[in-house]
Amino acid sequence: MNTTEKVIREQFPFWEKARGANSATARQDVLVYVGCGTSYYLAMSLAAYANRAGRRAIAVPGAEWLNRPSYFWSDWKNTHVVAISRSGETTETVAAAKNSRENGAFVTALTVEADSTLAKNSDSVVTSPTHAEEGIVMTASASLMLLLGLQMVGSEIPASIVASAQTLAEKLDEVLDYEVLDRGHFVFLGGGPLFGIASEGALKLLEMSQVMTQPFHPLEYRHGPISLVDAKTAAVMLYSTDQKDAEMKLVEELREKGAFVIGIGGPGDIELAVDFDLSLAGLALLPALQILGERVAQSRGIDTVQPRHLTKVVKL
Ligand code: F1P
Repeated sequence: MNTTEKVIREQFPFWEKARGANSATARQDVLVYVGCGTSYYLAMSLAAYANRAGRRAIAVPGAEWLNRPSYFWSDWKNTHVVAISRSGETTETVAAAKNSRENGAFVTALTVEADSTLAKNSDSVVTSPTHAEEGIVMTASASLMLLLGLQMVGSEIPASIVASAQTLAEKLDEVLDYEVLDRGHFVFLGGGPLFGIASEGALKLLEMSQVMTQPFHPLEYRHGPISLVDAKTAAVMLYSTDQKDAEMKLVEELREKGAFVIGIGGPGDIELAVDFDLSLAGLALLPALQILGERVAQSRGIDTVQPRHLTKVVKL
C-alpha cells in the first residue's frame, strides 16, 4: 500500500479528534469561503451547507476574490471570509485573506497548518492535526477541513458518520473491478452541497490517474455534455434525497448510452446504500471518492505519490 492509500485509510482517527473541537462559530455576516483547487471545492460545498443552515454564503476561487471581488460581493465590513488552505501558503489564498483584512473583513483561516502564513494573517484560526505523511495529493486534510467547516456553521458530526464514511470507502473498494477501472472518461454528478463534492471527486481522480473527468449538477448533464457518453464512460452519481427520482431517470439514460454507473445512495451498475444523514453526506462520501481515484491510478500503473506536474503548494 503506498502512502497516499495509507493516509486515506488512516484518516478516521483524526476526524474523531476534530469532532466537537476548535470550531469557532461563523459570524452572522455574509460568509465568503475562499480557496484554490480542492480547497475551493470544499468552499463550494461549505457555502451550500451554510446557506441551508440559514446563513448567507458564497464560494469564490482565491484568485477571483483577490483580483475581482466586486463581481461577487463588496460590503467588506459585513463579511466573514473563511480562507481554506491545507498548506496555508498558497499565494492567491494568502493574498486574498490579507486583502480582505485590509479592507475590513473578518478573516478565519481554515487550515491544518496552524503556524502557516495564512494563519498568521487571519483574525482567527480553525485547525486540527492530520496525518503527517500526507503527500502532494490532498485527501485526509480535505475531509478534515470540511468537517471543521461544517462545525463552524453549527453541524454536529455524529460518531456514526465516521464509521459510515469508512464503511462506504471499504465497500466501494471491494466492488471496483476492471469493468469500471478501465473506462477512459469519468463523470461525477452531484447537486446542492454535493456539487462541490462531485467536483472534488473529479479533481482527485484526474490528479491521481490522469484520466479525463468532469463534474456536473445532475440535470445539467442532459443539456449538452451527455453527447460525450459512450461505452468508455463511467459516471458516479451522488444521489440526493430531494431530487432522487430525476437522478434515477438520468442514470437509466446514461446506462442505455453505454455508461457504467456507480450509484452512491441509489441505483447503478454498482449500488452502494448509505446509512447516514444525507445532510452531512458530503463528508461521508469523500474517502470513497479518494479510494476510487487511487484505484483507477493503480490500475494504470500510476504512482499517486508523485503525480505528474503537481506540487504540494502552488506559489506565484
Ligand atoms: C490548494 C491546491 C490543491 C491541489 C494542488 C495545489 O492547496 O490547489 O488543492 O491539489 O496540490 O494546491 P492548499 O491551498 O489547500 O494548500
